[in-house]
Amino acid sequence: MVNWSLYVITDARLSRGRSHLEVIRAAIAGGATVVQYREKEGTTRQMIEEARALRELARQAGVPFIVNDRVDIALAVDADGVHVGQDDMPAPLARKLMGPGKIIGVSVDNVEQALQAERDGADYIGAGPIFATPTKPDAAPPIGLDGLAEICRRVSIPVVAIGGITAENAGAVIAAGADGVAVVSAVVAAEDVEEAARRLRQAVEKARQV
Ligand code: TZP
Ligand code: MG
Repeated sequence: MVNWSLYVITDARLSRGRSHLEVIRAAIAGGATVVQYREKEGTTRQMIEEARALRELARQAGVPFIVNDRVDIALAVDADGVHVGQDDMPAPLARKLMGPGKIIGVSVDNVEQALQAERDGADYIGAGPIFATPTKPDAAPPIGLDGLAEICRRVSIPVVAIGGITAENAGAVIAAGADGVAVVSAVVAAEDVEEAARRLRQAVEKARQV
């Protein structure tokens, strides 16, 4: 069983010049429970090298390692799973290529997509954006806490909420029914990555207690 509480996603443009490895090491130290390598620029060779290093780090920490979009890279570095969007490889094909033991995640922004992802055999969905975020300019309009709650009510696979999530609003996101929060900027762009991850994790755990 994966602990979806705090899912941290890389972004080279937001990391203040720090390497993916540095950022993810600190994020795990602060309490990240899942990490995702998300890279849209650079060569495949570079991506393989970065993903391989993160794979090792995550493995040593006992944290699942997911690759965004690139099934080939996920397979090449023996990642724990792959995360696909609505315009990426369809989940059933990702499953076929990755095999039954790997984690398949699908991004959704409405109930229909969420139900389809579930039927397609996704292990979890990433629902959002919950709030407006500059991190993904081409994202759909925010679905809000109500949109999230509806998705959470309708599917039985884990739901990880994404988009504009911070330590301040993470509690409300968990209260809406999410199994965890996925963040880019709130951790990757923070001056103190470890502390930022710790605050988010604490906010998630606190919201679960009520
Ligand atoms: N998918 C939907 S919103 C988003 C992605 C990848 C970006 C989330 O970034 P941030 O900085 O946590 O708002
Ligand atoms: Mg994608």
